[in-house]
Amino acid sequence: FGEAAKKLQGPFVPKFEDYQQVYNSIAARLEERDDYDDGSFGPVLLRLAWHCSGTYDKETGTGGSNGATMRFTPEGSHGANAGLQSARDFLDPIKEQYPWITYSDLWILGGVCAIQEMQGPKIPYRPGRSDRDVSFCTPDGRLPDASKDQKHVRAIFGRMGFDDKEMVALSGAHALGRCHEDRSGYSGPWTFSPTTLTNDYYKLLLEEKWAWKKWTGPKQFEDVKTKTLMMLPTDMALVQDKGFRPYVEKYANDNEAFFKDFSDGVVRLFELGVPFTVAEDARWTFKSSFD
Ligand code: ZEM
Repeated sequence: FGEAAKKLQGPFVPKFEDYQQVYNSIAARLEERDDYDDGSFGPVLLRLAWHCSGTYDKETGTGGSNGATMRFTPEGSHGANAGLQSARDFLDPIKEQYPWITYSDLWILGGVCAIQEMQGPKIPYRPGRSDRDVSFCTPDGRLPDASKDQKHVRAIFGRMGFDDKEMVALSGAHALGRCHEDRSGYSGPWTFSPTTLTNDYYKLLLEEKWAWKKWTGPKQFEDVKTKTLMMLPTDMALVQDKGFRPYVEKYANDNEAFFKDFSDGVVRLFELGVPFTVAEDARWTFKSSFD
């Protein structure tokens, strides 16, 4: 009888409400698991979603958020992905609870949820990513190297198809989280509120005095006043470069403009390389836990 009923119903096709439930479960787990870093897994969840997406190469169509190939050793152990196991582990119980969602849709939904729950803008979402095997792992070296300059930033993000404005807007994610010596070698947070998305990253870039940190670790900047904040060489390139700087100034002065461009940029980033069957105008916007 059960089988017959199942046949009549056809295969389970998840709808908006089902994904909203997954969103709610991630949000609840973010609230529960405050035993991490500055009290939130949010930043590292966003970093996982970004590192899935940021491998995209527009020439070959390879990489991007379709596939969740970071599950496999070659990509999971790329230097740039150090520490992201903690984000994948955080999401595993959610995957067990909702076995119908693909890892690749789940990891991106984790990024969407993290941004919204950290009081960022709404990030419209559509499902359609499928999990792919180890042969789809991207080669090492596709993600940006923080020790480099603006030429490198433009080359890496240009390969994904982004322009100057989008590069600066996406970099505002560094309002969140911190660097870990045992992961990237760098150390410290960018802002004083690393679990709330604000335009403080741009304000601090412009308003603080920055100097090379005196230490034996990789070259990074620290704020002269408190010596508790940091900037990577690639962060500092945004104020040093004539093409980037006007956008830094714009976002420092206008949080609304930052939120709008950040959301647009992240939506594009998270969809790189995905063969959607759902139209762009059918994207969903999830309710946040505090809406
Ligand atoms: Zn990051 N990022 N990133 N980034 N990133 C780190 C941490 C975080 C660069 C980079 O090398 C680093 C974007 C762009 C760029 C986040 C989101 C986004 C860390 C520290 C480094 C070294 C890792 C560690 O030690 O744990 C470079 C060079 C970038 C471009 C030039 C974009 C775009 C992002 C999202 C849209 C986030 C949220 C973190 C904080 C992670 C955490 O665990 O706290």
